[in-house]
Amino acid sequence: MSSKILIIGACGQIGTELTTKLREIHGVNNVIASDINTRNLDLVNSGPFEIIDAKNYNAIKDCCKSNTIKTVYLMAALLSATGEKYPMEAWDLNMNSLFHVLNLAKQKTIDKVFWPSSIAVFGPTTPRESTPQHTICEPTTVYGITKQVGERWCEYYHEKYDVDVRSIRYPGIISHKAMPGGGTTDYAVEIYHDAIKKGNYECFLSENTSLPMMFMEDAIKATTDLMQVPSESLSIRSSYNLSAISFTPKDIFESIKKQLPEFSISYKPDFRQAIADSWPSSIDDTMARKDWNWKESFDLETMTTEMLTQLKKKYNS
Ligand code: AKB
Repeated sequence: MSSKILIIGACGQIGTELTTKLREIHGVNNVIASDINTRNLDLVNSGPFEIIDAKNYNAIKDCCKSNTIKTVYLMAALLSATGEKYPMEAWDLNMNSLFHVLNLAKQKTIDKVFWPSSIAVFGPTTPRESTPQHTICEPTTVYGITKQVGERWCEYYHEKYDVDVRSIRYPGIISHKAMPGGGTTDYAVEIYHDAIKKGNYECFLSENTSLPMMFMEDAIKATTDLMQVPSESLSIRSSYNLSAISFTPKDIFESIKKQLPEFSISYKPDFRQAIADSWPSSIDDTMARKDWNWKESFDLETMTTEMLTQLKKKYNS
């Protein structure tokens, strides 16, 4: 029997496209998608799917054992904005799901783990420009705290128990398939939808808030590349800094306006402004470039073209 892959949280923004890519690489039947519900029917109907609550250790273990799963991608999490509304739920989901998967790897039920971290591990005391891999991490959001602590545990399980866990500090991810949910960087997806649907957008961050961002195709490539690199090449077992583009709401607005001249924007910062202000504006990802040849393909303009092309098709069909 061949070894298989399990994606936990497969119906989310990244999980949806990661599932498609992993099925292209490894074959549809070798990749089991799972989520707490069947909210994304296209994904549910696209191959093997199981309902799994990421907080339920036995459900994950039983699925891994009965399907000879050897690699788990743990994509379920409560993000930064939702985490501030439900701090204990964020801690519970983000930490317990990680322990479940790390412990299955420690017991050698599975061989390899991918776990996403985030730029949210950084905080107001971190250098904001070109944030280094190793630097001050004093996050001020619950989500950031879970990711920072999670990174420490990943490194610990690797050092003490030889667990092959790999991780990326994702920036904000922009995509046109599944919507993001509950993040501070979500504006950079919403803006494209509203540009096509309404011709205007009310942004919840102020116009000059610069944040690190990345187009989904690049994020998926980074993830699948990292998971294919020989273990010896990896020098970071907490989580890799990863960077592609940094822009402000004003930059993305201007990029869209070049293609949709009537598009307008207004700014109404809310509680997410303070979260954004605590994060870096750009990231130094030298280690990822050196260890596994990371290189992005999309800049702001090519991303805007792709987003608008795909969303026009979606809303016109
Ligand atoms: C969020 O905004 O919470 C996420 C993230 C940067 O991890 N997109």
